[in-house]
Amino acid sequence: MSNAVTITPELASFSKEIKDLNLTPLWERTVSQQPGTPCKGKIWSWSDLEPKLLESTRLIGTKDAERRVLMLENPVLPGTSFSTQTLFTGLQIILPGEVASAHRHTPNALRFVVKGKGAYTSVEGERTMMSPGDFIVTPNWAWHDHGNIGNEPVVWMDGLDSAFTKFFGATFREDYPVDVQPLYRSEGDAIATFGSALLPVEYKFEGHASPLLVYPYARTREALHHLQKTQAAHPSHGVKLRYANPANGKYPFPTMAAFMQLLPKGYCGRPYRTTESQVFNVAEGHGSVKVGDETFHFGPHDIFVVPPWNTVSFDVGEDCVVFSYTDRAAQDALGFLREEML
Ligand code: 1HN
Repeated sequence: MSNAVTITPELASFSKEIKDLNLTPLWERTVSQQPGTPCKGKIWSWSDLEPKLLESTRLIGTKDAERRVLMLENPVLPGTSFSTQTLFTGLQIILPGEVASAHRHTPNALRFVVKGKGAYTSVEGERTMMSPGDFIVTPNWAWHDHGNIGNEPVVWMDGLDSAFTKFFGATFREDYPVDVQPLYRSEGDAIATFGSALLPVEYKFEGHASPLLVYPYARTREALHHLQKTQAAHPSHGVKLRYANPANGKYPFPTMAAFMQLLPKGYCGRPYRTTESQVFNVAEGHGSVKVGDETFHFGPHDIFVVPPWNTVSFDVGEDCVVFSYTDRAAQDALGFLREEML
């Protein structure tokens, strides 16, 4: 409300009277009617993250922790587990021989593989080996467990839409009766079925999330470098690809979008802002990003968050490849999404 109301003694006593009835006059409200949230832009550097992840492996096992995850909480949201008001961000580490037991829950989850080889995730009866740079989909209510059958620690970023299920009061979870779910699809089934711009003729998309369980980094990287040769870079985003659900061309989740962008050496991007909450994970290269009034210098595996309506611009001295996920799918579906180039 833009016009300030003069609170007469009658209005003041009226407001006081109705308080006991759990009523508040709209003309006295103080809730912001502007875009943005109290969340802060923030970077977590890999040089801080990696030692703490390794230290956690000496203190707790996956049996006790269930998932050995460090949650990246926004400085204004301590205790909530959220990196912005709409997104969860965690870093998970799993050691050789460990298993993260099978369960399912209503939040959708995505994984972005950060470091190490030899870990797998199994989703609804199909096992997928994880390699750095891979983007992996765990649809809501799908059984999933992870394991490391290699010989080095493996780290990935977990992105969840658990803030949505919390908001709606629709969070459910269940443990699978045994730690490791039985496999009933062959490894590579999803990518062989859905990964070539072909769909089985009788296929009807009835789920909510992408049936393509993994988007391997090798393919994504090749697509980015091809596009760099054939198209002009976007003024704010460089060369940017959106991960698509092959069944409908839309987002991989009903809530979350995911992207990979290439910022070519010497790229100086124009500032933009969006109502999306954005979480970035640096796959390759060093550069800087200005979020609001703050400049963050980033390198490989650093994670930074950009809250809604914060101005963002990139400036890089070498080729950078950056993964991100946002709440764009939800905002797009609901008609709330707005963005602006500045
Ligand atoms: C979860 O199930 C995983 O399956 C990771 O790896 C992080 C954070 C909150 C709730 C469930 C996983 C999670 C999670």
